[in-house]
Amino acid sequence: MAESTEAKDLKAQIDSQGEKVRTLKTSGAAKADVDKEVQALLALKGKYKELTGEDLAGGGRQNKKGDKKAKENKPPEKKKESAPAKADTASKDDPENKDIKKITRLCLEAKKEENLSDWYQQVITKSEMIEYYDVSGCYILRPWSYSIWEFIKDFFDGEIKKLGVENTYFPMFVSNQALEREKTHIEDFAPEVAWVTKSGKSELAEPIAIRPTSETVMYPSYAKWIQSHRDLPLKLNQWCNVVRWEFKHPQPFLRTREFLWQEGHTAYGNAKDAQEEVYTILELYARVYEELLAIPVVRGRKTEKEKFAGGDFTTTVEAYISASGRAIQGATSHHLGQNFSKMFDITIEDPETREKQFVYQNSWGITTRTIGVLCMIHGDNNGLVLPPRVASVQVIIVPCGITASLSAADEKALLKKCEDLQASLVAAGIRARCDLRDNYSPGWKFYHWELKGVPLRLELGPRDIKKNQAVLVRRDTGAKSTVAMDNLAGTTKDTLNNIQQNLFAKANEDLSKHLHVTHDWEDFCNSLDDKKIIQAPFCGAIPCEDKIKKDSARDAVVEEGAPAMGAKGLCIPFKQPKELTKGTKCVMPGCCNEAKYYTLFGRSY
Ligand code: 87F
Repeated sequence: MAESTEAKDLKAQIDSQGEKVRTLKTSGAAKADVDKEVQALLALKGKYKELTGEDLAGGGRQNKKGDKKAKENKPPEKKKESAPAKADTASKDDPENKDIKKITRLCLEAKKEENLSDWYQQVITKSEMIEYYDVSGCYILRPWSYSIWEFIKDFFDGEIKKLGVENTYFPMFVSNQALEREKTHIEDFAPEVAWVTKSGKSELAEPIAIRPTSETVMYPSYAKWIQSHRDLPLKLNQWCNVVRWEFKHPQPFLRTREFLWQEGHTAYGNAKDAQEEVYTILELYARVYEELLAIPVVRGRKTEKEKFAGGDFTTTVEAYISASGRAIQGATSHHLGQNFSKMFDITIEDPETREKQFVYQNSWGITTRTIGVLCMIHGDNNGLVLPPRVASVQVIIVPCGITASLSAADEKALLKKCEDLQASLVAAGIRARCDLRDNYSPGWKFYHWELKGVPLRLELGPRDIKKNQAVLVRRDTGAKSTVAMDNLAGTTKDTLNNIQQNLFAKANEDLSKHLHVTHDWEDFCNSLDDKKIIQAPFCGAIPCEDKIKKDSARDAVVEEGAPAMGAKGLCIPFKQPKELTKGTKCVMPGCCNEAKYYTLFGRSY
């Protein structure tokens, strides 16, 4: 259909507005100014859609390759991978191979060690984990990534139910009045709270907030439900989404404006029982990372500066991403003491003294950030690498050697054998799938499933059938082995276990290599630039932690676009690297305080 003049006009306006936004962004203009222009751009796009019924991606123009800013909210150039011609094998190195072009497009164009942010973007889109969306900071979780979340969910949900936690669901909207009750703690977070102010074209009488976390939503009910010690402990959890309107550069999974999580909120009659739970839950989070995601974590307590201000203390599991040299908070478990019960008047009558007593509370959460950490840590230059425990497909079976010379009967037998194999693996509790598509070559399938991180590939050809064998190829090491058909399920299971262990061992070695202990400030700063995280004696004072962050920042640019930020206090590890000798000074030069403990510092997400 011919484009109307009006549509063309609009397109041109969108182009120029898009350009304006990009220029403002790259020039580092004030956030408010950029936002204003972004709103204008969105309005123009809305008009365009109204007029033509079509979405116009980007700023009206094609997204140029390497245009960093435009891709913040936009996927990289869309390339449709067409099915290549049928071929038995496809070698990347064979210039005669007709599949080459398509295969090159299928694989990653950025290297993890050269351009981490482009690499990450390509891995998560090409593996079909993420689809981009036209609201900044929001992303579509496709089945390939959502299934990882489901594995985490199933594990954690099962474990907390064993502890007597019950699931619940509270509304996502928060009245202003409820939110205000937590004013002192919410103050720091206020700019991130998103509000609904309109329905249709009319203003709401009262703006309504969208939950950034649910303390203020849940605790008024807790005050009603908890009357006596018989109502305790109350242990509730909800699996839900939350919204935090972040202004820092968004990154799928790692920093998003909406994310999925579970939030547990419990109440006890005494501090001891409550605190014990904090550590029990933290250990479950550590197990999610270590046992499911094959990612080692450092367990510890947050410093005064970094703890949740509303609580008495915060515990955390911290992971390390060697590709960026940055640590990342994996999940947190807080002891809230009586702070919230006092704010929300959650009380019981002391069974002995008959006096009113405020309950002791905890809250704890883990989010879909887990998936981003997983990609960053295990992914390689061929794509995603999934630990078997969270892989929705653990073994992909690919029939090979279907050439023109193969008889129709043999081809049929081969495909049947693949299906039988799948059935026997599935019966043994292995998540196996066949890729029997006849419009894709084996080579194409190899790359495809490699990119998607499937832990094991099982290749089967007519000759293998004759020899009663199959070929297994590991995603983690690339190792290829010919295995006997007899007890294939057993061999496969062992190999999957081995992959799970190997991924953990590799990540653990990486962490150990980058965990440094020092008492010396210069060494501290140099190690930071060597992508290390550092355990150093620290006095624990907030001003001192501020100074550490400020003074360890570098002017130089280590990562494209990102100035070298200073070190944050990540946690006070429960497992201290060594005993602090009496009189050890805080690592910060000029700080006269005695160190209280070794604290883990590092750049972080
Ligand atoms: C952002 C906006 C408004 C974090 C926020 O960690 C409020 C908040 O209260 C906020 N970001 N927090 C702290 C959340 C504490 C706690 N809530 C339950 C958790 C785990 C789950």
